[in-house]
Amino acid sequence: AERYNPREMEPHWQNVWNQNQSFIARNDDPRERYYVLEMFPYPSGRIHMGHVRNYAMGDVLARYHRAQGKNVLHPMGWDAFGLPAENAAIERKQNPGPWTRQNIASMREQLKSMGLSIDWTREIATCEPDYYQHQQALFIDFLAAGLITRKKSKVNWDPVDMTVLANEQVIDGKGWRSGAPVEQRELTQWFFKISDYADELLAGLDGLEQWPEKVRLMQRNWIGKSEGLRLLFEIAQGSETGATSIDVFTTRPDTIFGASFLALSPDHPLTGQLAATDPALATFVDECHSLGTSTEALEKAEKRGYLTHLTVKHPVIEGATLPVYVANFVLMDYGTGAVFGCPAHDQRDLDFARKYDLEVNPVVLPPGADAAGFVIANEAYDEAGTIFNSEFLDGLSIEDAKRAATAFFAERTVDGRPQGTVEINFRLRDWGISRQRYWGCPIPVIHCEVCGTQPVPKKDLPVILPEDVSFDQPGNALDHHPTWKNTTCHQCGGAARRETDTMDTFVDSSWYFARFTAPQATTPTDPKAASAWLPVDQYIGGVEHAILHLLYSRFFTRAMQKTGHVAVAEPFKGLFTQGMVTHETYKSAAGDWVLPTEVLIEVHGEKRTAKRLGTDAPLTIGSIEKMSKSKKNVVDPDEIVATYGADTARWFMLSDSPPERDVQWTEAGVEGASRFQQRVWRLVGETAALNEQSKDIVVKKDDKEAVVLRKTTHRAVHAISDEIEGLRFNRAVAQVYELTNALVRAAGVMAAAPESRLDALHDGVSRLVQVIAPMMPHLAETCWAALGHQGLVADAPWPEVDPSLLIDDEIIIPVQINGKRRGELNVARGTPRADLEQQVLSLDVIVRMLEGKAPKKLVIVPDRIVNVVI
Ligand code: ANZ
Repeated sequence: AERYNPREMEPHWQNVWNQNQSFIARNDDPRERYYVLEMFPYPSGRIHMGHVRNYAMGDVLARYHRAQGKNVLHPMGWDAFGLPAENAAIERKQNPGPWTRQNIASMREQLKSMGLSIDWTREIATCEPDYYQHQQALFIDFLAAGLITRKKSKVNWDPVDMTVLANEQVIDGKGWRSGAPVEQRELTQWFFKISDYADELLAGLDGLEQWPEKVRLMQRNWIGKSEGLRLLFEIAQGSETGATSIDVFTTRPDTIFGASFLALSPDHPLTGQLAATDPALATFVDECHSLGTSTEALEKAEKRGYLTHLTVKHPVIEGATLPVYVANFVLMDYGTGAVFGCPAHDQRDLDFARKYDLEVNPVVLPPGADAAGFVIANEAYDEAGTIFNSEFLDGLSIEDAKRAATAFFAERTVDGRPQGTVEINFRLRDWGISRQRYWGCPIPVIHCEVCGTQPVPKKDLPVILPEDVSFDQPGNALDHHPTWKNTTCHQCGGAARRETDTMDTFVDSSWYFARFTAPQATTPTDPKAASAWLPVDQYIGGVEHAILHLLYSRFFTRAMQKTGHVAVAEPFKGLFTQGMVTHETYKSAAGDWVLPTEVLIEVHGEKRTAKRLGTDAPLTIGSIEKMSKSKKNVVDPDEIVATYGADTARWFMLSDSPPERDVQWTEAGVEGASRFQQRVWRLVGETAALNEQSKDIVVKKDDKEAVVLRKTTHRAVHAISDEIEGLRFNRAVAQVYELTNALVRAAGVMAAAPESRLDALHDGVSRLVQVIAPMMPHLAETCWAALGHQGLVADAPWPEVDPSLLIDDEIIIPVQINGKRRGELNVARGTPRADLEQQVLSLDVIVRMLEGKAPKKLVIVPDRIVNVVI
């Protein structure tokens, strides 16, 4: 038989699907909807194996649910704005537009060669005006709805990339791309008021049952709701500043007796006031600023402080005072920008206390510890215990002591205010979206000297990003554009300046899933289409987006709901985070990484060695790592598709590991997948040949072999459906292997009794082809046609499962008449009561004894016994 040739068949079927418009979703299709979406790619130029894995998974679901008779939406687009394109543009002194569009064109071809069931009529690219004009309209609506503000804010400034960086773009105090130490600057920025939604975003997580728990937890921590106390400390020394008290935020009022210092943020107003007359303090503050604003940077940095001349009264220890420091670990934009330090029970405070020789007073005693012998060495104790050394709090648990201290401070006053008030703080900050970058969505705003800052009227949208810019100077090219920047005010007709900041690219990806539901709509969404399709039933992507992208999208959806663009609050009903694709690494003697395609592996029993192809120079086999250009351990999907075909790549990606785990790409694994493809093809060939030979036979009832085969088939289909629905693709694959083995065995014994077996084989092989269609769609189409089926397997309904064939064993149920055994029923285990009743009443003995009358009573215990009372 001829070998299956993917190189010939794959483009053929892609063409057929395309001509048939097989994967175009219609908004007016009344069938049940299913929206499956993989995180859209950044058009870097080439797809990588991570994409292949991601899209293969999504495609299985799309094809499966389509076969289930649903109206499936499976779209694709491009997250096309952003720094890499701009950096490439600066290097080439050429606009990022053409570069990006070329990348999109080649990646689109690559994706098409994978045979994904994508509705390409809905394709969007965020860098095109027909997308971003709607984003500008959303901005204007959000602004009108009070969801956006403009405020001065400290930003991380990358002096090399000349841009503001988000906190997560600052790594160890350095810019994520430039590696330059980050500086702080104050700029007026646009902010989305995501913190207004902190409580809602937190509560909403409870309803997201089809999200991984770890992602929900990460979001919870990011939102960081914390309930505590605003506590006032009366100033003892330093009242010449005019301040009489300092507000701190604490979540541990139970530890108040252990307080040994107060610390102010370098940005606290009081710090500024003190620094004005204290040059040493001013220098210290400057040093703190060079750290960057990220929490991560602050946490890693060595704790440092500056002792001011201020002291405060200890709030519970009569006559005692506490020194006031300015400390680099206190953030101004959290709580009140001031803390009290309790070194015994907080590690930061302890590090600080050791450094500045401050008191360490334990006040929480671990369970079972001895109060007299309990000392804190270099580790703070932050777990459960009983309060001690704390007068009226002694003996209480932490929680009870928090309540008691809270009640105590609520009763007292400082400066005429209650000394303690309950306060809730969130870690979540407003989302600063201004970027001093060219390659992004222009913020649709003008600044007029007379009328102030004004949104561009919607009728004047889009504010087009000009393409005639120059990259001769560093910084934002829009700032140097001669005419774009200058405009006239639509209100007064006077001179005005366009906002030259563009939006954070996270904005672009915060609503594309909604745009896909009506990508040609003249408004951001067609609310009818959006409410019909949203939320996305299954979203699939990398866990690296677990926090920001998903949180921003959740906020955006709420904002779009408020402004009438969508009807739901949550964008993604189901979320799946896939693992990464890994590969062995190879190193030359000189220490350079070597591409897998340049490596020859030799196997000597247990041992494997590597040498360089061509030169035979020995190489070292290194660890298995995530595929990355830097370690050169990448495999190019194009080469795999050219050598083995897309189906093989897809199959391998799905088969080898649970989808949430990493999968290791190996040559042997790919070859195995390729062999399996040929095996299926041979089985189909044999089945078709047997059919052909037995054209004229008279089909008889199934014999025992055939019954077993049908059961095996139906059970496998049942299990595979279940595994696909649960996104356990590797287990679905394992079931496919088993079914194939059974069918190959059956084909071997067919000739003995074709009249009573061939139908079961043909049916089994046909079903096999159907269940592999979501994973190896091209092979499946080829097989489907070879088996003589009309139409496309892509259009065929998913094979139905006969429940009676799922039942394992048959049992014998005794049938009694008036308590005496008179016969038996031979039935499948689990046969329901109604079926048993029917079968009993048609038993010959019963029919005879009843003489046409109804029984007085019928006692049926399924799987056990039947008693007929006459
Ligand atoms: C005294 C104390 C004693 C604290 C103790 C902790 C342990 P979460 O849960 O994250 O909200 N804190 C308050 N504001 C801060 C700021 N602007 N910058 C840095 N740290 C700040 O953390 C609340 C705790 O973090 C607060 O409780 C405060 O230290 C500190 F044994 O107060 B605690």
